[in-house]
Amino acid sequence: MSQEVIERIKNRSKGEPEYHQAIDEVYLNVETIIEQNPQYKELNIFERISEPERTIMFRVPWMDDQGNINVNRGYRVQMNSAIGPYKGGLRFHPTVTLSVLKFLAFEQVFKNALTGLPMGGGKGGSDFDPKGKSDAEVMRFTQSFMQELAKHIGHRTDVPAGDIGVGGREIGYLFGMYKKIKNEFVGVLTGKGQGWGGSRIRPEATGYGLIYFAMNMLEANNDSLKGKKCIVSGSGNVAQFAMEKILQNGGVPLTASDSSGYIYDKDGIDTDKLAFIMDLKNNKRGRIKEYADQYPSAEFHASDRNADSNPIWDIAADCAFPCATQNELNANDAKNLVKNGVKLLAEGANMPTTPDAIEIAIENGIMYAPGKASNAGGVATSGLEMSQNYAGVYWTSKEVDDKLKEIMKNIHDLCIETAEKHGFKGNYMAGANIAGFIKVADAMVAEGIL
Ligand code: NDP
Ligand code: 2IT
Repeated sequence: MSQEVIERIKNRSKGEPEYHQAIDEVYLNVETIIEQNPQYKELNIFERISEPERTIMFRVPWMDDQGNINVNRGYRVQMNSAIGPYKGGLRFHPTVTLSVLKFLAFEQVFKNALTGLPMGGGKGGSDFDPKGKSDAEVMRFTQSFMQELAKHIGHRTDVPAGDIGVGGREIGYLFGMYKKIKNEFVGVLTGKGQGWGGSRIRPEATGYGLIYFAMNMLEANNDSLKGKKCIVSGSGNVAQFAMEKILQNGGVPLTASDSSGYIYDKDGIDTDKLAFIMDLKNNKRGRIKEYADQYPSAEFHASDRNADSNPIWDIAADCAFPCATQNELNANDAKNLVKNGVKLLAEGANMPTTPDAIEIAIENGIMYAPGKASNAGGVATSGLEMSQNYAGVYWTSKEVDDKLKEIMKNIHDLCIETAEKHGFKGNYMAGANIAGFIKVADAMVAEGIL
């Protein structure tokens, strides 16, 4: 009976491997919960929770600086609104497909539920590549994108935010265009600038929250981040603020990467070097290789798409924080983590670890935190931004940071308690999947067949 549900979902979404991967992972952990709860089964909750409530796909035409007319595809996947308005980021990257956005929206539903805030799940974006584009091109593209998206979102309906390729600049252009179209100044996007509705700490929140979560894991094992060598992948928003929080707590970030390769600084990336990365990536929009040109203690390794492992995960360290993209850490990489004695693997990115790699990590006693728990600080702080916008107030950095810390601790404890209650002691992935699922499933039961 149960596998039939999975078969039906997959048949309806052929050629969507990332989406299938995300579905399989959650189902593996919640299958017994569904078996034990006849209502979930009778009401076919899993099949309903897996199917987006609505998917919007649209043409995004835009003119480049040479006067050529280009076309990209825009999407918004409105996955589930049982516990609140759709909420989740927008990704602008050439690898964006419907499958990628459906996996992200599906993950977002459970992540948002774990935060304890009233947010449903969604995700959107485009296959537009912001790399190498001028500010004017990015503006024209985002304005065209919003011309259509504005018809489908609203501050009580669907509240997008950033993700890969969508940061403060893009949110600004998107917000401006929405305001112009609707003639309404509301919190329809999060990640806005301070002074025009943005929350303090939102830019930092995903990276900070990730490290707060990891510190909770270490503390639960009578350990701390102090002196811990850390492998971090990515060099964007999440990676930057993860490194900042690692440094603030006495840890030593050793690496950073982008799609062209990674740098390994054997002396560690200190505060000054991190400031160089932030300037390079956020202002100059440069490549991580330039770090190795600047600092002789660092080596740069170009990425090799055909390699069967990624050498960034084969560096002697204590903790690993994948903060770039999905499926960036595979089974061979997990074996290398085990070989090198890595104790903790916490995901800043969404689904960066392949299923077989997760299995290897857990079997070998690596403490593993799934992204839907450990990277939830970003969307949680988006939820705090929504609250501030609804109330028409601004909270201080300390107020927001204290709430973020508390939310990450609550998610940590909820994962541990839920895992133990359902026979998965110490398994954060099972705890996160089960706790997130039950919260949304119960709301769906209460709200009827929709
Ligand atoms: P950014 O665009 O700021 O940074 C992304 C980083 O990952 C860049 O260094 C980028 O390199 C690298 N990267 C992107 N795609 C690839 C790829 N296919 N192969 C190798 N490297 C790649 O995005 P974020 O930091 O915001 O997002 C990173 C991850 O964190 C994503 O998985 C996102 O979904 C997740 N996340 C983000 C949240 C947020 O609040 N921003 C919240 C929760 C999760 P390059 O510069 O070369 O593109
Ligand atoms: O994956 C994510 O949680 C995000 N990109 C942040 C979403 C949000 O609405 O802040």
